[in-house]
Amino acid sequence: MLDSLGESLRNTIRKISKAGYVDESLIKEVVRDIQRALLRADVEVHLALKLSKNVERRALEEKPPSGMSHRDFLIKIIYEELVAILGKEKEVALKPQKLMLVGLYGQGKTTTAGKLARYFHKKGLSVALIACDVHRPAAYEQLKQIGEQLNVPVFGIPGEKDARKIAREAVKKMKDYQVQIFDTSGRHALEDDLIEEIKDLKEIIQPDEIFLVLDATIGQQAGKQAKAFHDAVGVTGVIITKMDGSAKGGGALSAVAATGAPVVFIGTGEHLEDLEHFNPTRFISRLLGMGDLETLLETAKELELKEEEAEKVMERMMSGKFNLKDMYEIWEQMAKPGLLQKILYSLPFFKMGDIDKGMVEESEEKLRKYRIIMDSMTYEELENPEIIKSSRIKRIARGSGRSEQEVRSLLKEYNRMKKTMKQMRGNRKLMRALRKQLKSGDFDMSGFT
Ligand SMILES: Nc1nc2c(ncn2[C@@H]2O[C@H](COP(=O)(O)OP(=O)(O)OP(=O)(O)O)[C@@H](O)[C@H]2O)c(=O)[nH]1
Ligand SMILES: [Mg+2]
Repeated sequence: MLDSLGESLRNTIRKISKAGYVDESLIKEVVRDIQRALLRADVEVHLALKLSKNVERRALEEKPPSGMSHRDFLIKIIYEELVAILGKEKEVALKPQKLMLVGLYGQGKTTTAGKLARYFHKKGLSVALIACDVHRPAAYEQLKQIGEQLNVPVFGIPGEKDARKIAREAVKKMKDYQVQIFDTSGRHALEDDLIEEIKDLKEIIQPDEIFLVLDATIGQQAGKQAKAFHDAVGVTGVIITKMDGSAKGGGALSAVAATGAPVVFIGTGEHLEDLEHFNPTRFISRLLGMGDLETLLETAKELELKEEEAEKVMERMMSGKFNLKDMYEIWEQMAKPGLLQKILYSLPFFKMGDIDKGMVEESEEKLRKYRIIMDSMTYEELENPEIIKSSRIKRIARGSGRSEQEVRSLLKEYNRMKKTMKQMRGNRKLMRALRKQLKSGDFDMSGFT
């Protein structure tokens, strides 16, 4: 599926990973590569241009979170912009509901009705298929066969020429099934009588979802069709079929997303199990062939979070309020490479031996222990450790299953750290420099050590 697009994009990513450094010429080259790959996958010209402009602008203007390389940051931007042109994810709820499938001739409605039936049936819901297609000869038989394969009942009135009548009957007869899936007739084009038929069926069925079924091989045309159907009857989602082996899938997906209609599922083969829930993020990750990417993105998110956290923690340290929870947070940060670790290690007081690298190295075990002890403290004690006297130490030790000595050493550590904070606050020059550097994001406290 979209093999050649995936391959080009993967090559681009590889190019970035191998580059010595990210500069304007690399960015421009990469952007050109992506543009070419998208156009070859039939993505509409304007969309492809917009995406490459966004990548270029962001890569030149935005700064990576500290701790992240420019290379990884560029990859992250590309990934995000690719996900963005695929639109928002829409979850199909696993609840009792009526689904109605619409679309032109041969787009894959009947097959998809079967695939959806299988999907809900597998999830443990009772499902019924309803054959409202009165145009295609043997449409009922086709659906009946699918139903038999799945062990799912199919309702239809063979020979009936009025789809409305079938729908009316089905609504009554199949109401006890949790999920009712209505297959409808296609046409060569969105003709007036099709619109009328769908509108009437919608009125009778009162569906929770109207899914438009589109064949990926029509490429960008999918966008126009999605819009036309949406304007005519209002669709709640689009299912793009035949994504397997279609080089134009990129065009279909992006064009539909551009209309604002979410792509809900994609069909990836003729068999009933060939249906995938469409999740833009997962789709792009897979296209780029990246388990790595997830790690990269997680790291990025963590780093961004850490920057925020670092600021919060530092603010707190500087404010003069400092309790056990803050200490735990600082310990936690010191064990993870990142901005705050840099800050903490740059502080003169920490270098004086209160906390040294060795302690941090054994900190995971220590943190785990502290966490257990702290879980046995009351909120009041965490906020205000000074109130913890001998009797409470005993109780905390018992509550946490640790020794009293361990509780005492936690408190000792706390007092030491608190003293350090106090000394720091007394050093105005240091505090000013800290504040300034916190804001700028670049840390260099070497002048103070
Ligand atoms: N490769 C592939 N073929 C598919 C997929 N979905 C449907 N098809 C095939 O497309 C053809 C048409 O599918 P149908 O489900 O009959 O389409 P329809 O929209 O119900 O057609 P009408 O009832 O004539 O309007 C069949 O040969 C299906 O096997 C898919 O995801 N991948
Ligand atoms: Mg059909």
